Amino acid sequence: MSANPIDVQDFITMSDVAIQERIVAAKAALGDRLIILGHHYQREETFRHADVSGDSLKLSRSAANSKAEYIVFCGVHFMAEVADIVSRPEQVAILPDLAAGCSMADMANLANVERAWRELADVLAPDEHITPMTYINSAADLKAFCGRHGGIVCTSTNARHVLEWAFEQREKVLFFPDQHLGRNTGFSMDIPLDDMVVWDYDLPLGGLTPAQIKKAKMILWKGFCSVHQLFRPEYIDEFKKKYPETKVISHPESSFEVCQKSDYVGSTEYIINTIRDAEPGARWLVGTELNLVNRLHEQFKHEGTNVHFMSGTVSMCSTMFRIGPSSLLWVLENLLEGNVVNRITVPSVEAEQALLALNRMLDVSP
Ligand code: CIZ
Ligand code: SF4
Repeated sequence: MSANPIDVQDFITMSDVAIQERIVAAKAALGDRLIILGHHYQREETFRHADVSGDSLKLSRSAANSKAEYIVFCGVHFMAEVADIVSRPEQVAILPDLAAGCSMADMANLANVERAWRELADVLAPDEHITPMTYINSAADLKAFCGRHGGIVCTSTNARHVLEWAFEQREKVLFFPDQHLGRNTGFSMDIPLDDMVVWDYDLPLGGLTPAQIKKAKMILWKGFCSVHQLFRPEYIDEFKKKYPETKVISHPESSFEVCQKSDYVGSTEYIINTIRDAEPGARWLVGTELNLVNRLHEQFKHEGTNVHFMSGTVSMCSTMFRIGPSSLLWVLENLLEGNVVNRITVPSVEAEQALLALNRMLDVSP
């Protein structure tokens, strides 16, 4: 490691073109020691340098299966943690900007989840009656919590299979942090809305009565993704008045009302595959992050397919946006100098327990 890592400020005055050229050169010089992962929500100027693109789990698994020593994750913090957990010990996971978090993931933390578990113990023995289930959009210590309490992780692709498994273990599920993914998945499995209660982590006993907890099948953490809350059912109605032939497809982080009005609901991979495999020339209204929607539009417009964003307001994942080309270049040029900057390391006990919950998910996923 050289004495002084290159400062990110060194790139502030550099032109966009020069930054792009230097990323290409640094990537070539690092060769197969490096793999760059690009999440679907990543902005174009960064995304174009990705060796692999995908959702968080697909990306982490392809990195672990690669020869690369350095895994540079153009995504958000929890994704780089998953990459560190599932990769080999000699591989190094790097997040180009440490401020790239996920506001939804931050709505649940170990302190408030452990407090919920203690409070639930006043009503019923949680380790006997409740399976904790966390969305992959959560910190590694929450995945570890699920690992040591007989629980599991899910992604938006496998949430249904994982939820079935969770109910085979115990009769109730505590689902965090995204209430919408929990509710939309539970409802699609015929769990009535009345059997799903919301746990408000700012209130004692989640703002619920013991009777409500005893009756509930699912206890949904009061978390949400602000990007996906932007989508409104009225917008779908207005759009369909203008273009009645529209097919509506939404991510399950969107509200219940939006998902109910959608023809298809599924993860980013599902959205991409559904549009790709449909008859060319269709018109789509898509409820997920703007960078992905714009990319789909660009990709399929030559077939006469129209892909529209489900809002008149520009809304992107602002934390994902932080991984700009200059932070990618900063990381790569430091690697060339022998400096590892922004390494993401999950402590070993936590990683082991988190892996337990991730492996349970992989075992039950189709
Ligand atoms: O797991 C992911 O990558 C996220 C955040 C969403 C999705 O549906 O793929
Ligand atoms: Fe988190 Fe929402 Fe961004 Fe996804 S789009 S990473 S859930 S803030």
